[in-house]
Amino acid sequence: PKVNYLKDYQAPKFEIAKVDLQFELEPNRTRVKNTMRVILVESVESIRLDGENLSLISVVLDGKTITEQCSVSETALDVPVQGTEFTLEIETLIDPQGNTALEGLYRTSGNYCTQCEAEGFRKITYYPDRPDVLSYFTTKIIADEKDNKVLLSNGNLIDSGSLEDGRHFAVWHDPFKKPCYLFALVAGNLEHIEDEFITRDQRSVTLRIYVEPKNIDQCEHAMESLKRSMKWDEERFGLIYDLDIYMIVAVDDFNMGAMENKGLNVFNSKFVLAKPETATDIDYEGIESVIGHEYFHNWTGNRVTCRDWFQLTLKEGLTVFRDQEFTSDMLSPAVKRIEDVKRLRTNQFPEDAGPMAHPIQPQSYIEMNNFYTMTVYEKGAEVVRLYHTLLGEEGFRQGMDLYFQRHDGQAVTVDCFRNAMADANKVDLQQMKAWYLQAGTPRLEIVVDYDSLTQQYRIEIKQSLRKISAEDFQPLLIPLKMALFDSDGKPMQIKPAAACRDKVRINGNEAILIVEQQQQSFEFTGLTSRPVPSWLRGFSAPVKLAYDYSQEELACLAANDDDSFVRWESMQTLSLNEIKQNVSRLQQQQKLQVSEAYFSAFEKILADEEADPALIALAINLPDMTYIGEQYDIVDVDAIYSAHRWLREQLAERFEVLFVKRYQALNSDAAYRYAREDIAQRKLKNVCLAYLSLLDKQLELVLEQCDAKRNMTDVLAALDALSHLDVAQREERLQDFYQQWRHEALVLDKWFALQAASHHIHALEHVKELIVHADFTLKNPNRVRSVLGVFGRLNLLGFHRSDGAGYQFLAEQVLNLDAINPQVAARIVAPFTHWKRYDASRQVMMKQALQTIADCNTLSKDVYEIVSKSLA
Ligand code: BAL
Ligand code: ZN
Repeated sequence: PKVNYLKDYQAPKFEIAKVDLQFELEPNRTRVKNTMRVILVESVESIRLDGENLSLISVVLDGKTITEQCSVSETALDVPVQGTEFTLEIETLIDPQGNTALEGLYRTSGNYCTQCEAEGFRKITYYPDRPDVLSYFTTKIIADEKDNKVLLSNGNLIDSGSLEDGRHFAVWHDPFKKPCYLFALVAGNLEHIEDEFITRDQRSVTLRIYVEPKNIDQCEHAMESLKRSMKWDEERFGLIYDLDIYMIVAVDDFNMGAMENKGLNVFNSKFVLAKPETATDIDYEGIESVIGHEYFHNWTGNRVTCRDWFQLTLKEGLTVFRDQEFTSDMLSPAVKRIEDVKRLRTNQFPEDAGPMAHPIQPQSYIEMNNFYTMTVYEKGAEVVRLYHTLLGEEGFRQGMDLYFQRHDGQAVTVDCFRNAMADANKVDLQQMKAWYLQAGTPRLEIVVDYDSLTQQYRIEIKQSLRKISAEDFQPLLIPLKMALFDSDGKPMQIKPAAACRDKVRINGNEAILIVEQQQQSFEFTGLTSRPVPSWLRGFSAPVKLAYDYSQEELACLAANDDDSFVRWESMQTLSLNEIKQNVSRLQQQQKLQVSEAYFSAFEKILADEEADPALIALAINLPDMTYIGEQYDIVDVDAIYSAHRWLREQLAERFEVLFVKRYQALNSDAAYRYAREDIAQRKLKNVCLAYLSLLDKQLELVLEQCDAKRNMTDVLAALDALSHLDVAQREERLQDFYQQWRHEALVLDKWFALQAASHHIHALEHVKELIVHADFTLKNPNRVRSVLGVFGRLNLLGFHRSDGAGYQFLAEQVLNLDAINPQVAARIVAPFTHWKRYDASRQVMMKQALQTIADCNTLSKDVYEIVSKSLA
């Protein structure tokens, strides 16, 4: 397959001044008429339009049929042209019903919908399918009225009416120029709820959420989230919505989470539908955050878009940063930051260390869909956060204002964003470029020296990237937030020595060290005792920090630091150290141990009645097994699982009384509310329950919570605890749950996911049963992710079974899925990419599984790219 390179970018040779689309919808034979006003920028003899899976009917140039003069290939249509401006009419047929890849126009639950980003529009009609061609779209939809009461597209409805033969039509016009990846069409029998938002400049915007009629009672939280997003963007960034209507449509079959099409977002129903009986706290938060994310794209993505797909992080990194800030303001900043860091470390750090590692601005791709990654999104957001940390809230806002002032209506590059930030603040940010060009997680190594005589504290910092040699490495600009405490946990004042004063920014007891060289030193004076350093406060940069903390220092920070991230991090490191020591003991067949100091630090936090229960829950939860694996070059799956499990059991036994006490104090019969305090209480209660579930005598407590059916958060927490146990009640409760929820797709996904993640001794056998279950289908991405995605990512024991059966199973499923939906198949294959990180025997088996996939001669380019890069 062809590789696309950023260095080959060329500006478009022609523009599309306007485009009129007409769809005559039929499940297997939809007719698309596409009338474009084309303006040549360069004088050429023919123009090339992108197109895939299209049946060409005719091409008409300025009224003259030229179909025969055009040449058609599998991916393009070449049209001979004359003059500098002309009208081109192209008619094609497409098959939405047969479109199982869910890119372009397809059917879901009997309705029509589209997904065009990144390169799906070319599956609808011949067109220059690239984000730097912006045009005015008018869309006429014609369809049978009985089956398609609702006909939607981008912009404003300008005409509608009835036709003969039971058909009707609607015409939508979008007054904003846009690239075709933001085009959307939806048709079918949907119902909607409606609300209104009055903008800061007193305009009324109609808000509508469309769903299948059976789900109409599950839209309220999404609507409230939308209104909060609109208000927040006005207040925080001064950004106001620009059309008179904003529509969201929820569909069951969707490859992504949601899509920000102008004025007509299409959402995976997982990020719209919620009621307390069916949705968990995580679902509620996910909805608020994704609704926010897509809404925020209206400015960061739609009004200012990307020049080419190598710039994806321009809109995604920035929009993730914005949605993180939104959630943080709606709920708890401390909790949100820790959860985001956990996600980054568990999912992005491994990506950055594996064969698919790429900079946030990738330099090449085979299939663009493979680059909608944690790196482009989440690490991209961390890089945006660096500007925010360096420039402050006000400086960042000035940069954003200048960015919109300069680039509204344009398709631009990441350099434009950086230049706006720099120019608005009159600072040089050229060095930030290195973050966009180098893959891998930077390592920051810190060594300190304290001299009690001179009361000086010297800090040596080295930065490096594992895959880049010291000569080729371009040093990164890293704002390192830090503070110092005395051994009682009291803050110490930071006084930088003259030599480094201009690289230290003091704010109260906290400082930001401006780290910009490969090796750099800082010196503080006037410290009357050896300080305990609190590094990387708030996780001020996406780096791996290497500093040799003593257990006492960690315990001091875990108990006293006023930075919630470092408090949490210190407790995690204490847990991690206990687990790592036991992993070594297991490898040397020694007896496992826990230090009393660790028990005591754990107890202090668990017993804390003052702290936010959500932060306690995060702190007492052990680091997840993927993150523990990240600490090793070669991951010993069995030892990590055993050491992790054993420590949890020790904690459960030791603190049973305290866990029960906290559990009972938090267990409430009050009606469900999506509110910060309630979420925090449920979080801690359910972490306590998970520990207690490891004790046979507490089984009743788990069953009780499962049977009380207070809300889905609690039911699922209990069922999850139960799913790992080898007891008769496991099967009973799973069956009950299935019977109750078999007709609610999103709840059934949870039922599948729970079992696919289970550490039950027969995990793989259970998963094999799940994929032949009547409710399993490879055609629904959510269902596939619930079973195959969860199994590969989270089922350490099942997937990595020592006989290789887990690998064989998943490889077969990847091939089956690739024939149906390549984009999702490429996600499911991801766990194999880390094969070099496992023991010799597993390496051989994982590589073999990858080879089996690679040998398939009908492999999609999506899966081909991942597999071939992994085997290279
Ligand atoms: N643009 C694809 C979906 C999203 O990031 O919002
Ligand atoms: Zn996005």
